[in-house]
Amino acid sequence: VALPETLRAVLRDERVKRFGANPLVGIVMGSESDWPTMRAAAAVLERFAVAFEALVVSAHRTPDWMFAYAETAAVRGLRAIIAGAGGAAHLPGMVAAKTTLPVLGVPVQSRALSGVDSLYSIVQMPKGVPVATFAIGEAGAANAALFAVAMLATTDNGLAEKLAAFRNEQVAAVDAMTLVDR
Ligand code: RP5
Repeated sequence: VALPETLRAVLRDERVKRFGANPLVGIVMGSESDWPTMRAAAAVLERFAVAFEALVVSAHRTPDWMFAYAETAAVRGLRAIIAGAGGAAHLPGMVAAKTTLPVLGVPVQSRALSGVDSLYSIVQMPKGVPVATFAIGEAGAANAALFAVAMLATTDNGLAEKLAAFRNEQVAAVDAMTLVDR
């Protein structure tokens, strides 16, 4: 009912850092300590020139902000949300509970349990509210962004060409690998 008001509040909220005009992807994370991992997602989106926004929002510590962000994400024009968290990593699942946008979950490596806790927390969603779950750590963050690019590329030929070129670069890099005698 109060959506227009919430929408206005989110649009002018300075916690949301915008990288490019009209962001298509949101990168959210439970703490600033997740940023070294989630930066890998941002780097991929920058490489493909996909506008995105990034912010800290904690499922447990700022639940009202999480709801406001998630419930206005689609109407603000986002097409996917990449959500990273560590430990009791409820952020991706709770964001998915409040939006029908695709949510891509990144388990951040935790100190106590090396991210296995984060992985299990994100991957075991109940039937009906999906979260696409990626690998623990930087590889997962980068792949979540590549997956978002792949989704956007289904309706953007220019982006599809860039993605094909990226794959070709990887082919060339592997082909150039040599095994030096020791
Ligand atoms: C989670 O707890 C965050 O996603 C982070 O991975 C972890 C530790 O947070 P800090 O104690 O560094 O703020 O909520």
